[in-house]
This record gives sequence, structure tokens and C-alpha cells, in this order.
Amino acid sequence: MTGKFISIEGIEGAGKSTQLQFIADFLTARGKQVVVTREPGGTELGEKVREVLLQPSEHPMAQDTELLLMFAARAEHIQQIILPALNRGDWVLSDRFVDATFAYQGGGRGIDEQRIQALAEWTLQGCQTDVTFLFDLPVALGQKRVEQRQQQKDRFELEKQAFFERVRNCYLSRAQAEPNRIKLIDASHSVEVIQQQLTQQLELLLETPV
Ligand code: Z5A
Repeated sequence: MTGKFISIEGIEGAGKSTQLQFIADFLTARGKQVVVTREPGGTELGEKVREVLLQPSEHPMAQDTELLLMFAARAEHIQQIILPALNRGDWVLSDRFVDATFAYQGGGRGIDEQRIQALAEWTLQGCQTDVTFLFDLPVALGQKRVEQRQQQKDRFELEKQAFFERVRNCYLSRAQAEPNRIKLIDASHSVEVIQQQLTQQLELLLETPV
């Protein structure tokens, strides 16, 4: 593999989608072919799974079903999009990847980390991000931004503040455990200040040999 694999993570309202295009444009301007994708989703099948996962329903989904659907979509994503792109030498920029499963299904829902780890080893087969930008901000601020957006809430956005506090804490402990891979971005700042933080990190990444 000659390309690099970047993911963006964070709780709701962290501003991932807002900064995705900035990162893609920055790398394109430096001569990289960039494949922008997302999880859950990224493939035809994955986007159908995404609809099932995000659609609010009066019948609650079993936690294990949610976990397995995330990995089913991811298996397809890795095989169809991520590995072919990296093998071509393209850079892959994904709005979320496996850290989200540890944070949401592990931290948020309380599924045992070892079970998630077993599925990750099976599905990823060593395919892990070179860098993950973790957009971190207080839960209340993220929720305020989402409220201001005035869109219909998906199944996750309907969760309570305590759920997102657990998700955030799990993300932060993963960043602490893997500081070389997971780079903390203070997402409570303005769009412009966040872009300055990203520029510094991207310059470092461009200097790192594949
Ligand atoms: N999920 C999971 O449970 N397990 C998994 O393994 C995976 C995912 C892969 C869908 O993800 C859900 O799937 C997600 C976790 C779960 N649920 N949640 N929550 P998603 O990434 O598609 O959905 P999201 O997290 O809800 O993304 P989002 O709503 O698009 O949020 P965002 O991308 O972080 O924020 P944004 O849209 O860029 O910004 C939100 C608003 O704030 C918007 O009006 C912006 O204009 C504004 N904004 C952005 N940046 C700023 C700054 N810096 N200052 C002020 N205002 C700002």
C-alpha cells in the first residue's frame, strides 16, 4: 500500500463534516489523489446499512445487531473502497472508521471492548488508519451546534447527554493510549482556528514517509 489512510472522529456536532472538504482540498493542492468516504456507508451496500442504522424506530435495535451491522458495512467498505484506493496510491479520507465503534458501541452502549476487538481483528486484517483526527469538544457545545442546525435527529442523535459523555471519554482514552495515531483537535474553536490545527498536523503527515 502506498497511499495514506486518514479518518475523522468525534461526538455529534464536533464539526467533522465541516472540515472534511478542507482536508481533501489541502491534500489535493499538494498533488494527492484523495478518496473521500464515510462510515457507516461508503459503498452501495454500506449506504443501505447506514439507513437502517440511523433511522429512528419505535422498535429498539439490539446492541449486538447494531455492532454487527457496523462491521458488516465496514467489511464491504474495506474491500470495495479503502484497500483498492490505498493500493492505487490514493489517500483515503473517511468520516469515521473503527474508533467510532469502540467509542459508540463500546463506550456509549457498554459492549465489552474485547468483543469489539475480536471483530476488529477479523474485519480489518491490519487495515488501520495512519492518522485519526479526533475532534474533541464538550458534549453540551456539540449538542448546541446540532440543535442550531435544525435537522431531523437520527437514531444516535436522539441519545441523552450521558451517552455522549461516555462516547467522548472513550475517544479520549483511546487518544491517550495511541498518541502517534490519534491526534487531538480542539474542536471548540472557530472553523478557522481548527483549520490551523489541521494544517500543522497535515504538514507533518506529508513529511512522514509511507
Ligand atoms: N456510528 C457508530 O455508532 N459506530 C460506528 O462504528 C460508526 C458510526 C462508524 C452517524 O455518523 C452516526 O453513526 C454517529 C455515530 C454512529 N452518530 N452520532 N452522533 P455521522 O458521522 O454521519 O453523524 P454525526 O456524528 O451526527 O455527524 P454530523 O451530524 O455531520 O456532525 P459533525 O460532522 O461533527 O458536525 P458538522 O455537521 O460539521 O457541524 C455541526 C453544526 O455545527 C453545523 O451546523 C456546522 O455549521 C456547525 N459548526 C461546525 N464547526 C463549527 C465551529 N468550529 N464553530 C461553530 N459551529 C460549527
